[in-house]
Amino acid sequence: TTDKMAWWRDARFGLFIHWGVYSVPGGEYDGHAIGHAGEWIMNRGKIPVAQYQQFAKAFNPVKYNPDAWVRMARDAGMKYIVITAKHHDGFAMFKTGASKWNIVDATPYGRDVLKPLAAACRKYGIKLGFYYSQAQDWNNPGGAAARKVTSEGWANPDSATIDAYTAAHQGHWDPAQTTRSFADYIDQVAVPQVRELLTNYGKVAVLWWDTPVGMNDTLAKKLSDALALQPGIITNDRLERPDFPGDYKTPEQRIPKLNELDGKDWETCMTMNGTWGYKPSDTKWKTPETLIRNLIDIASKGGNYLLNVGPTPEGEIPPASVELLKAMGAWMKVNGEA
Ligand code: FUL
Repeated sequence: TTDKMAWWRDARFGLFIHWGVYSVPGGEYDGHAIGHAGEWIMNRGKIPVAQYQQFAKAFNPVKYNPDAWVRMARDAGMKYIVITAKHHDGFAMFKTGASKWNIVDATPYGRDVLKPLAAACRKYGIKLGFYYSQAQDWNNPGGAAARKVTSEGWANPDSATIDAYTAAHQGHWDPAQTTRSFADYIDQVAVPQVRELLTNYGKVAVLWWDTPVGMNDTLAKKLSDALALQPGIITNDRLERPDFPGDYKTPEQRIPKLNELDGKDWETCMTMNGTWGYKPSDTKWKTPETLIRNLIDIASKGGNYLLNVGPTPEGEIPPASVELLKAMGAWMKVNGEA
C-alpha cells in the first residue's frame, strides 16, 4: 500500500553496511588476492567450509560502536540503515538457534551485534533494515551457491578439479555444502532466522532479500509469510523473480536514466570503492563530488540512495568512508532538507 512507503519515499538517503566474517580475509586467501568483491571471497576462492570457518576465530569487533555508527549516518543526512544480518557466507551476525554458524557461538566476541545497533537506531530515530541472503548460503548445508566456476586473480593449483566439481554440483565446491536439501535449508535455517530477526529486534523497517538463486514460489511464500511478524515492513524485489516483486526495485551500482523509470519505487545501492565487504587493497574511492552528484541525480528522479560501508573485523568503518560521509553531511547541512 501507499502508506507504508511514506517514510521511505521521504528518506532519500540510507546507509548500507556489509559486515561479516569475510572482512577477516579482506580479499586475500592463502597469500593470493582473490578477485571480485570482498564478501564473495569464499565463493571466488573456492575456500572449503572448514577452512573458511577458521576466519570466524579472528572476528572480534572490540572497537564496534553502534552509537557512533548511527550518529555518523544521521549526520550525513541518512534516514535509514540496512545491515547484513546474513550474507552469502551464511554467517549470522545475531544470536540464532537455527545454526551454530553465528557471531555468538563461533567468534571470540560472542555477542549479537544487531541488538545494540537496533537500540542506537531507536535512540536517534533512524529506521533499521536487515539484509538477509535467503537463498545463497555457502556454509549452512543445503544453501544455494551461484554457479561461478572461476576464481579470478588466483591460479588455484586444484582449480581444474574444483571447477569440475563446482560445475557438477550446482555451484557448490565442498561436499559439506550439500548434505541437506535446499528446501530443508529454507525450512530449518532461513525461515527460522528470518522469524528471529523479525521478533527479537523491535521494529524492523526493511527486509532486504538478495540473489534468489534456486528460489521458487513455494519457498518464497514461506519467507514472505514470516513478514507478518512486522506489520508495515517493506521489502525489496530480490526474494523471488518474477512473482515476488516486493515494494521497490534495486538497481545495483547504477542510477537509472529518466526513460527507464516506470513509476515503481526504486533504490540505487552503491559502493564507495569497488567492494561491499571490507577489502583494504581496494583504494579506488569515489570523490565526495561524485557521491553528492549521485544523491542529487537519484533524489531528482524520485529514488533512494543506499550507500555502502564495509567495516573491519575490529568493528571500524574505514576512515576513507567516514570522511566521505562527513563531506556529504556538510553538503546536506547547507542544501538538504531537515
Ligand atoms: C549483490 C550481492 O551478491 C553482493 O555481494 C552485494 O550484497 C550486493 C548489494 O548485492 O547481489
